[in-house]
Amino acid sequence: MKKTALITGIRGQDGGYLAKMLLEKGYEVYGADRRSGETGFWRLKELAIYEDVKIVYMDLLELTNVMKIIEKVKPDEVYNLAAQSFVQASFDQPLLTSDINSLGVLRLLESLRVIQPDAKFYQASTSEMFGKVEHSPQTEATPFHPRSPYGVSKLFGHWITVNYRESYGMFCCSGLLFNHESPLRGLEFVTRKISYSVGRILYGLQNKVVLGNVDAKRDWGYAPEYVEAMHLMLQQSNPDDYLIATGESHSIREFAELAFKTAGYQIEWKGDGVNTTGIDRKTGKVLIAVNKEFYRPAEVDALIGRAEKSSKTLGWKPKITFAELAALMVEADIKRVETEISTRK
Ligand code: NAP
Ligand code: F7E
Repeated sequence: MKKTALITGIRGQDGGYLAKMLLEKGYEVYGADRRSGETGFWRLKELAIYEDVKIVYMDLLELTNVMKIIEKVKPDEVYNLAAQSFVQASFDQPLLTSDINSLGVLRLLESLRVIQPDAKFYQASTSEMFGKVEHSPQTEATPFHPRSPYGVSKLFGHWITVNYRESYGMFCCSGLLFNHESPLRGLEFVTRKISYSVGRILYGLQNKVVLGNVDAKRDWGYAPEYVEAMHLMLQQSNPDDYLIATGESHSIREFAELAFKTAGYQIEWKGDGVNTTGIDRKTGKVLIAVNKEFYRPAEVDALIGRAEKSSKTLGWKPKITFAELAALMVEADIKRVETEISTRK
């Protein structure tokens, strides 16, 4: 029989890729949208699945709304991807972030416990929970030390997921996913901010990209591979928590160098901290500048994950390399910029 999946955060990067993958596997896919007024669904359209996903309106802030949707959809699998997911914004909106990312998870779990306790549940947890890391590489056993309201709010989401598994025997999994990127990444995140800027700089639509702390390091993977891991977690005999990462860590500087290289620029770095600039070796023009505005009150300096348990138990392994990721994002954004220019004429 056809399985039914409910994906919250359907408008987001992961929501789109996960929906596509589940549709290909023959699932009936319901996508929960919080009805923000934005009607585009651009990611579902780019993935050519907009007609196939059944959109339901559900805001994680509204308990009765969540209950009604669970009652209506009666999902076999629930993927909770909805979140205020931008770390920087969580410093400006800590209460809203916590309401969505912490209590929102609990609203969903309570609704499932009462209405559909046999549904399998995936919680989108994050490497941001490791924050000021206690050891490297991080594993499922590494202690948490979040550095932002976002990280703290996700920690509640993680533990309440574990708690519902332990208290009620529900099939609840928490995925400790490290940064994953793609051409469908939101423009506020640093990789996509860079890749889109490279496309615009190439066509003379902007002079430079202004960044924050370019010395931070992340373990960056490719989003379509990460949604496969979410699905695998819910197909195991027993629920558990899994870390998903590439095992490599790179700085924002490195990502920027590779991104600009894809468009034919060679970056030469000058200065450090807020005085850092990235200069085009050929023309001497400043293509990258730094502004304190994009620094965070508390930074996560460096993350690197070890996904050994996921490799052994789920058979999951990353495939796309860091250099391939930067190149494919820039290539997609160059095409987008070309389309924007041609449709403007
Ligand atoms: P994303 O692109 O920011 O998508 C999140 C979605 O959540 C958005 O579509 C947003 O809706 C929706 N949302 C926000 N508040 C909501 C609410 N109150 N009720 C219902 N929906 C709401 O995030 P993503 O990159 O796809 O990530 C998916 C999940 O994984 C998130 O929970 C994120 O925190 C987590 N995560 C991401 C990464 C990563 O590297 N991408 C790594 C670890 C964990 P609107 O479109 O209306 O704003
Ligand atoms: O920042 C530095 C910034 O916003 C990465 C979310 O999906 O992954 C994401 O969180 C790093 C940080 O991602 C700029 O200070 C420098 O050190 O792209 P980001 P994030 O904070 O790692 C985790 C796993 C999640 O769970 C989150 O939901 O880049 N940085 N300059 C910058 N960051 C941004 N956004 N913009 C800059 O100009």
